[in-house]
Amino acid sequence: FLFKFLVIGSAGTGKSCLLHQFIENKFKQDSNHTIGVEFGSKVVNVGGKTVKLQIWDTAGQERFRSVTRSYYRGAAGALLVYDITSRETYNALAHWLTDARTLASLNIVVILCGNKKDLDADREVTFLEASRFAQENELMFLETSALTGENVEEAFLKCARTILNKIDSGELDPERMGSGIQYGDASLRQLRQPRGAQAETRQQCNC
Ligand SMILES: Nc1nc2c(ncn2[C@@H]2O[C@H](COP(=O)(O)OP(=O)(O)O)[C@@H](O)[C@H]2O)c(=O)[nH]1
Ligand SMILES: [Mg+2]
Repeated sequence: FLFKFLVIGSAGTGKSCLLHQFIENKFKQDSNHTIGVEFGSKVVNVGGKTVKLQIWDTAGQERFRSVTRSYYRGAAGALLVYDITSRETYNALAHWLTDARTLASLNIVVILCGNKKDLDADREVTFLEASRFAQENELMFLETSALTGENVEEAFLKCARTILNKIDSGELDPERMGSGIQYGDASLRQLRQPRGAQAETRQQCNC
């Protein structure tokens, strides 16, 4: 499978750093916003299945409150990020969630990430109130640190695992247009493609 994932939330919450930590296993030191990664992908193993996560970062668009529709289109999952040391970023969550559900899909699987867990001394948002928000809005929830790496991989994997469970239970249909889910090249090759079409298949999935 290939899943399209988004990373959304207010500017400065650590979205680009979370993506970088997940892909590169290290903290992105230079915080130059203009050269942020826009896109990353990683192949993971979830419950014995190989899944390629194709993750989109806002690349700073959120600073202008103009994250485009094409950014959201066809996403299967999202990390909704706030900064535990900034109540302002927590207050903006409802806005981001509405955008995700209206512009991506009502079925989008969202995990709430309270990032900068390492800055506990400066905390403005408690774990308890965020978990209540998550429960009320049917979100999964973790506190993360892109700095130490704590719970970063877990956040992406938890989201991927939930999507796979929903596919297995029939709640999500990968065949539906705009589901944000594609079959990976291995299964396509075995089930559908004659030999000659392999290269093309690989190219499609190599994004
Ligand atoms: N202490 C700490 N700082 C972080 C963490 N994640 C990001 N930052 C810092 O927060 C700032 C914004 O991060 P960035 O990833 O650019 O945020 P974005 O605008 O949401 O993409 C940068 O100065 C990062 O170094 C974290 O987990 N802990
Ligand atoms: Mg960024």
